[in-house]
Amino acid sequence: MDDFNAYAPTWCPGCGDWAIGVALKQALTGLGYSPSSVNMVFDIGCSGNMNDFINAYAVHGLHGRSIPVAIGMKLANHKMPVLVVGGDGGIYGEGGNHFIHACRGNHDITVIVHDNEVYGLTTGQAAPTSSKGMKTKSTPTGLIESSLNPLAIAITQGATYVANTFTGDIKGVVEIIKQGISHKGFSLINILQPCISFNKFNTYQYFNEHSYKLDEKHNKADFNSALIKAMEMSTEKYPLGVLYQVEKPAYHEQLTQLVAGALIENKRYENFGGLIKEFF
Ligand SMILES: Cc1ncc(C[n+]2csc(CCOP(=O)(O)OP(=O)(O)O)c2C)c(N)n1
Ligand SMILES: [Mg+2]
Repeated sequence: MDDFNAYAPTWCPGCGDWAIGVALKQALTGLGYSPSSVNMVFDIGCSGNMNDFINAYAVHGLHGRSIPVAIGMKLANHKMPVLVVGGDGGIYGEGGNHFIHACRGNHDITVIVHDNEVYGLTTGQAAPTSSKGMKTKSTPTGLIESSLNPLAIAITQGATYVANTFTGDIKGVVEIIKQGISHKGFSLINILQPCISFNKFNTYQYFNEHSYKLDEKHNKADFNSALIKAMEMSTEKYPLGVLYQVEKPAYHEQLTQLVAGALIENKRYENFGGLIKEFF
């Protein structure tokens, strides 16, 4: 198999995951990548189940732990692009700490988040991006906490590419993913994605009515302008497009150990299999 197609997805008909799966394959193909020229780490959830639906060098992380696995992959072979695919629960909840610290390091990975505003696979509990007051299985009288703003966190903590997009616009998602992969440094791509089975609040209609596209007047290189746009997400007005993009050295570029080449090319690690055997 030399294309990205693998097993047929088992997602619910109408789920936004389908659009993200198609868009990701189109973006990778459009950039000229093959399944053996890109590394991916999938989180746990309906989003993470994409692991089985895409043919690529891919592994499942534990729930919330896909970002540190991806950082390790990048440091082992910084010559290959590394992508993370996960849900709002895994990336912003269980993995929230990893998310923040990956931004700080400007690690050169692309994090694609299916933001359906619930824990989808476990049938609809409240997630970090769920709206305050939302009634779910885990919050029957309404969510007490206010929703987390991943765009503002990423911008303020050091991410250098921060975009928000929506599965109602597949072409837009393809373009944003292509740009995110091509960007050097930490890229967050938050994708608004209806969960038609377990989130009856954030529907296609809801996202259409509450989102708008950033126009060319938006200066994505300006930190303050980007942050003002990002904060709109906390008022349930979703700007779509690239909010922030700046060029800064990525983490791996500042490691003197990697100047001579990728770690996997280092002769010292040729007998890595033997080393592993010593410990097992
Ligand atoms: C540490 C940990 N906590 C909880 C779970 C149970 N669990 C598996 S999938 C899931 C929900 C995933 O939600 P999200 O990350 O938003 O992905 P989605 O299914 O919505 O795409 C949960 C809570 C787990 N596997 N591991
Ligand atoms: Mg989710």
